[in-house]
Amino acid sequence: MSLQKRLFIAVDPDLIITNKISDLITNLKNGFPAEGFRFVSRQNLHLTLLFLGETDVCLIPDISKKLDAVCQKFSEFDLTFKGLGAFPNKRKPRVLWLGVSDPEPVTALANAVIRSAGSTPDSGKSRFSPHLTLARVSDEWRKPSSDVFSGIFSTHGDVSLGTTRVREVILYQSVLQPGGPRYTALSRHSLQKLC
Ligand code: 3AM
Repeated sequence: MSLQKRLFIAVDPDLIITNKISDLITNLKNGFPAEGFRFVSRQNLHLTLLFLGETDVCLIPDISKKLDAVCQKFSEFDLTFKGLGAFPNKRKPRVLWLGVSDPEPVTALANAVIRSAGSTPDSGKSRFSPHLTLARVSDEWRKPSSDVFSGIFSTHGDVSLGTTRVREVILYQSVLQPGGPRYTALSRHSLQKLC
């Protein structure tokens, strides 16, 4: 049997935005009952471009090469984090996320990554929708019209966390563990510098 790793491709917010997201998560934890949420840990905050899933390790050099080629065609760009959203909807959320107000550059990059590197069975199944996951909601908390969720969206719905410069695309390995996933960067791919 060949060795496999669970992989995904992402961009990371910079340190300043990571700190602000971390503060927002602290606010959410303090203001709302925490037992219904599994918040993303600070070191795991990222914006996924493409989930590849279980991937043969022998394919990793080829994926890295493809990411280098994609990144040669894209310049660094700004990404502004703004607004709370939820999948599948705000009434019965399963995933609570932070949105972006300028989705075009990151969507163009993600679509290029999906076209180039998205050839494994799990990859590119659904349309790319830029978001940074903040928390996952447990099943018993997904009650329709829950006051908790309307409270979250009325208090933090328009949250504005500022702008990060996206400078690189990262190939991550995700190892699922009882205390939450552990992400390790396997390769980093620089976007073209702005003049
Ligand atoms: O950044 P987010 O949270 O949107 O949800 C997982 C996370 O994305 C997603 O891959 C990222 C790193 O784990 N993910 C996990 N399993 C998945 C699957 N089976 C998946 N995306 C699509 N299909």
